[in-house]
Amino acid sequence: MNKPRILQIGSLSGSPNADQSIAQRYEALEYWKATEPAAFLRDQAQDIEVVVTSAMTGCTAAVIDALPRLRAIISWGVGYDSIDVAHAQARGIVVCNTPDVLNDCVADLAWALLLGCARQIAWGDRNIRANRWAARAAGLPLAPRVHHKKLGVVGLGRIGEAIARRGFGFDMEVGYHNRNPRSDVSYAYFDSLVDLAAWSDFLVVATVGGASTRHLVCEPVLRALGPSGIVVNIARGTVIDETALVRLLSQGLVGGAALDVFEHEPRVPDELKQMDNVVLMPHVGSATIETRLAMLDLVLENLQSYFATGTLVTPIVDQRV
Ligand code: 8YV
Repeated sequence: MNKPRILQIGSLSGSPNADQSIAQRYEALEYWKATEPAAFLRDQAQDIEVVVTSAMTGCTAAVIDALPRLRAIISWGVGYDSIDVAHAQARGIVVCNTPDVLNDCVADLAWALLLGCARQIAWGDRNIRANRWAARAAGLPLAPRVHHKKLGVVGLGRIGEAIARRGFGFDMEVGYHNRNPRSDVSYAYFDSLVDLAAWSDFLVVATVGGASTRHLVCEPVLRALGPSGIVVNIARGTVIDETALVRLLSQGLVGGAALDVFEHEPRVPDELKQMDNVVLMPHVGSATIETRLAMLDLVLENLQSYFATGTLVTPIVDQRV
């Protein structure tokens, strides 16, 4: 029997054997290998009903418009700021992501970053490796304690909630800022992000990315967080005004930053690399064996569901991650 044809925008190499698993079940056109992408779509993809992509490779309006029979976009990853969802939905194309399965791993990384930055783990590690044990006595400033402090979560969606829940294990007070307050949680709601930042010792960013949240964490928010506050970002680099963050960190007006995402990935400002009160990771929130397998499984489930019933298992219906 012929395998159903799909168009794959990019490799899903972030999950073990993902491309092979897809190729076993589908005839996958490998868009990312095309030397002339527009001609490739015109000559080989006019019958394509399903696109598979990822949070990283996305799907533009131009690609959507080049595929007259497109019905579904299936994406690996929870973030969908790289996909023109509004354009797709306006054409009646359903879009799905891989929500929930990565909540706990992304929340774990947010906490690893928070603890790592507050307790200066990377700084200590760098000094030991450089045989500068004595620097510990000479230069290591005392760290702020983490437990019993105030945790502010920007965006109390699925991932934000998993981050907030972990705060209880550290006996923390938890507050959050969202578009709307939630009636199903007991955390303190701040309708002003500046007020949340002023209240917080640790401000963790867990919102959706894209135009609606661009530079939500702007200079006034960072100034309100202040010289003893630490900002953690596991969402999208665009949510923080990175230029303002670098400037305020270098002036000592923000206490520290722990970042898994950056405004212009893979570019990371050189100034950040020089700062001991900053911890940097290369966008790996979901990158554990179990979670990456679960993300692939959900992509395969969505594909299977589309070809069996014409519907998707995890369509994007609201603005949360
Ligand atoms: C990344 C993510 O895709 O799911 C998302 O939205 O950002 C992550 O899963 C992954 O870390 C590769 O960059």
